[in-house]
Amino acid sequence: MAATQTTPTTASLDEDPFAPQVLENPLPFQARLRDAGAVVHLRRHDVHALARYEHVHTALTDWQAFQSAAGVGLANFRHEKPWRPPSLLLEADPPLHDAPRTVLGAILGPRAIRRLREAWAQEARQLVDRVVDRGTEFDAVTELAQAFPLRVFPDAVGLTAEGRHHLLPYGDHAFNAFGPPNALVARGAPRVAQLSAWIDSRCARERLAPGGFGAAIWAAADRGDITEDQAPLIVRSLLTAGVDTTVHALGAVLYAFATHPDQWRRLREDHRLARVAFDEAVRWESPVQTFFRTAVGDVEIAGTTIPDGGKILMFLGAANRDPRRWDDPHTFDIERDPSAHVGFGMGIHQCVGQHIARLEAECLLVALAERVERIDFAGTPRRHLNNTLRGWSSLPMRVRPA
Ligand code: OVM
Repeated sequence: MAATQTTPTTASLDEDPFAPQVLENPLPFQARLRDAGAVVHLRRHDVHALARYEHVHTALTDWQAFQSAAGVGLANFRHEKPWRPPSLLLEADPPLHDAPRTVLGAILGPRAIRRLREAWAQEARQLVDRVVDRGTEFDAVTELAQAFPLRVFPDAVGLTAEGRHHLLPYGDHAFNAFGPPNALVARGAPRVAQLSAWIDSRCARERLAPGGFGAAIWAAADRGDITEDQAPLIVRSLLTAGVDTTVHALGAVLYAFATHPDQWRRLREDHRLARVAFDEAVRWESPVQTFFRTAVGDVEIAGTTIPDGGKILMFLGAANRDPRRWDDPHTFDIERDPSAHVGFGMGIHQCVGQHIARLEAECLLVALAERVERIDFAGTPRRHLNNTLRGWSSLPMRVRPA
């Protein structure tokens, strides 16, 4: 008897991952995606989605087959003009990616940033003292998650004081722009020219204070490690990816502790858990939810062939909650080992600023743990919608002093 030949078919869904209802709560959609198959064709955007940890990990680490230079959003730079000159880090492949990455990796590496710890810890204590001593309800998004990165990061870059309020809206738009041209992108569009002009003007050598990350990037150009043309674009990466990401990651960890008082008690008992708690919050909430890649040649994944030039949508957030990889994936547990999460990506493009993010989080969490016995909600949290980022626009809180 001849074996029945089944035609291999790829799962297919009509839902739009960037629709407001999905962005509001992406978890049910992510579960459907993971369960539909290893590769799922999304008809709305004609892209192939990966939502299981194993396959997201493969796409992130195989940079030869899954390129970044054609853009890591829905737009395909092989055919479409990018909204701004491509990033030399995010939107580049080896060999062009290598020198910028090596230079920035050294400037933002664990050893290089140790000098910042004491001052940042002090700033965090001041900020926490302010909200605790006031004794009233406060919004943890504006007063902690935004206030802390805005206080320490632009100074560390060497940015002048003027115009810093442009940083958050610029970053928010850049992350929206990875998605389809929907209402979120349209809402940002009227300000793009002005925001971009400000950001680009801040990347010039003479605008960056001595001693900062920006000056260090220009020093690398003087040494010939990168060219003078590359330096301003590498500074631009810091200003694009360095603020909104950490704001939403801090919002995630604050929300996690407000909803898990037992976990807050554990952190209070042992402040050394602050770092792993932050990574667990990044796994649990995945502030950066998605990135795209582009197939180089016909690429086969789990029996599905993605044609050359096809866009692949990687669901970092879904991979970080894949029950095939994690025990109790929906549980925020600061005693698990979350270190293999893909919230910072994986492979050659893994977040170059992750040590900065961890240092900011550690300073803020330890300052809070020193002074706060309990974190409670004083109102209903509100989501901030973005095509790529998952975060909060408001976290009304009150704290009980220790
Ligand atoms: C960049 C960059 C890097 C990571 C994320 C990102 C807007 C941008 O190099 O400009 O999101």
